[in-house]
Amino acid sequence: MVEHLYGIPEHADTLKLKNTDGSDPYRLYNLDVFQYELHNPMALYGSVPVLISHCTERTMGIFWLNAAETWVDISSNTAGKDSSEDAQTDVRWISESGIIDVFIMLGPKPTDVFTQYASLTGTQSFPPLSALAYHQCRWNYNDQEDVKAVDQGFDEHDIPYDFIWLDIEHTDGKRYFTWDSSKFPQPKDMLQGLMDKRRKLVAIVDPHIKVDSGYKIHNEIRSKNFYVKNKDGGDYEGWCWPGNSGYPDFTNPEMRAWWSSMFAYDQYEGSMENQYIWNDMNEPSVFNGPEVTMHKDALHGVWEHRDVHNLYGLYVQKATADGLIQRSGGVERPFVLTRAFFAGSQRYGAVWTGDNAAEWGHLKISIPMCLSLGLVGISFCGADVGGFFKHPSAELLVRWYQAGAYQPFFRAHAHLDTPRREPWLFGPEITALIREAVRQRYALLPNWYQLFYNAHRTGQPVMRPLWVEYPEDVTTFSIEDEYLLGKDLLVHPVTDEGSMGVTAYLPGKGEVWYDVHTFQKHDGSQSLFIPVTMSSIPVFQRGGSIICRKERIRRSSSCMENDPYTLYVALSLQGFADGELYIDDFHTFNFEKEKQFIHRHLSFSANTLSSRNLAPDSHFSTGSWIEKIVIIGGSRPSSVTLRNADGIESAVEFDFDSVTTVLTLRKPGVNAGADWTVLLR
Ligand code: NBV
Repeated sequence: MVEHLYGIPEHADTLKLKNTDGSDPYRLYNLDVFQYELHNPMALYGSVPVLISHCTERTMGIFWLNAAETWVDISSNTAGKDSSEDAQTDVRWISESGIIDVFIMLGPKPTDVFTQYASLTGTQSFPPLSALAYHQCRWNYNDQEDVKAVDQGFDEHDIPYDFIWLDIEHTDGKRYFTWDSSKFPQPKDMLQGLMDKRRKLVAIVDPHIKVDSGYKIHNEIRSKNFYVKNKDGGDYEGWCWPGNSGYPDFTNPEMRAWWSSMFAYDQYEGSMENQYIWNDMNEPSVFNGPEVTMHKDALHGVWEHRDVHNLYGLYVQKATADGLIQRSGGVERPFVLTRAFFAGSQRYGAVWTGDNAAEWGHLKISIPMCLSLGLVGISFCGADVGGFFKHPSAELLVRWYQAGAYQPFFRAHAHLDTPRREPWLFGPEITALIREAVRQRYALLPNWYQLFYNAHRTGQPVMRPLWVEYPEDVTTFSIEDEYLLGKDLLVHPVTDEGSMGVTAYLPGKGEVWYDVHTFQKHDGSQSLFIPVTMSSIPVFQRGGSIICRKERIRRSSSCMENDPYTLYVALSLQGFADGELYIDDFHTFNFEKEKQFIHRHLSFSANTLSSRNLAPDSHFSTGSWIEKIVIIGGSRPSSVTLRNADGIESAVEFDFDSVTTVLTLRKPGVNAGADWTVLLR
């Protein structure tokens, strides 16, 4: 019997889908929703018509490929039945129009469903490393001086960040691809200033185009006849930020090619290589349209808007990402954030959960919302840290940074009308807590990068519900306040006001988990109360895993590119562990085109830790080396020897703490790309 259903984002609701008998079905219709409600099946900004069913024996999926307004109704007759034989869950799909292709993914394991779905819609794009670091946004940073002051603020308070963001107010009257000439008179100076610090900027480019005969973008779209049409064949017009606006027909490949070409440095004046793009309002949002979107009888060539509605946002992001690739001559990996999405959007960048609020419930729901997206291929997801609407208390802000530091897309953002909330504006104690959360993110960037490489190669999600790794453990099926990063880190952020502790479920009979901060060891298959203080972020490493970190935190991730690694080897009860290390140039396609990367398998068994090449036909050299190895859960050796690739042996200094059972090997000093073995005797 299949009782557990997941997926069909985007809804601000539980991870495990509810029975919709007696309530509205889940709705999939991309909409610009003002102040969305929690625990509600209403439509939000994006739609992925993929539903996953799971029981202890089998995981399956259904992909209902249709981009029109869709409703999903779920009913089951399992309530009160203990025999699973005659129980049944029914799912009814209702789409308004268009063509319907249905794909059934047979599993039987969760990983098989992910592979099968990836073969249909592609995998997560592999972001540049910096995009996995911390992003500082607000609506709006007012002018160049403001950008400079915020940038300096991060240095003064010793908090790393990689990207500062500019919202709609940076433009000349909401004409995208332009700059407000009094607030941003020298955008290249600003970008160069950031580049000198190895930092980057994101500017917003929305798809509604001001109807203005003095605006180049509008004139070209009109003259090329690229606007969506109304039912009578004229250009469709609607009201949005710039006033009266046209909507380019992103379903038209010629239009997309033209849009992409607008990101060339000589077209987009003032832009530079360290400027990336954010696509908002691409549901599309039409202030005076039905439900704040486009009329269903508008025309995209021969197709009515109703048939393709949920695809519009995907194509906006695709055309933008292609533009960023092309402006670099095909060399650089793009970074584009989108609000609207559809099945396959994972190929073009990141997604965020839109206009949430500075409330504890919104912090909590960010976990199931991102988990649901990960299950259907979209791994690069995050929620506005701090909450978009309203002003967070210092406690909520800290807890949100702590949670966000362990979610894939990590960006603080705030509404125009909210008081400023850069991390240092709440007093030194709060600044220190936020600094620590952000630093934990930076230390773990090697792990995030490896997980995204894996998602890109295999389609496996980065952020996973526990049941994905423990498919037979029914206790995990409804858990949504904790999750796994890959299979080895279990995160249970604090999401309650005034919390004194969290109860974490550690899965896996016969497994052990180590608290990453204290190294305390806990048995799997138990619920554990973990007392917390304001600085706690409960995170556990699975015994049997190796996690790579970089522990010299600097201004930005690119300042840390050649820094050394520390390996955390957490032993299973049987004394084994393994993990992976992935390294490349962190920003180009050379890993794919030229096979320029390093991919190592790290494994510990029989008191021997070794690094072996997983990709013999790859080639890349790194300046990074292994500066420390921390082995958790073992015993004191009498000597430690390093054997390098030439077979030369040397002694390694070490300490052993018998209380925590942590063995620290100091300065093995081997290159991170080399073959080596460490022997404990
Ligand atoms: O561009 C302004 C905002 C943006 O800050 C936010 O992140 C988007 O989700 N945008 C919506 C439009 C107006 C929201 C009230």
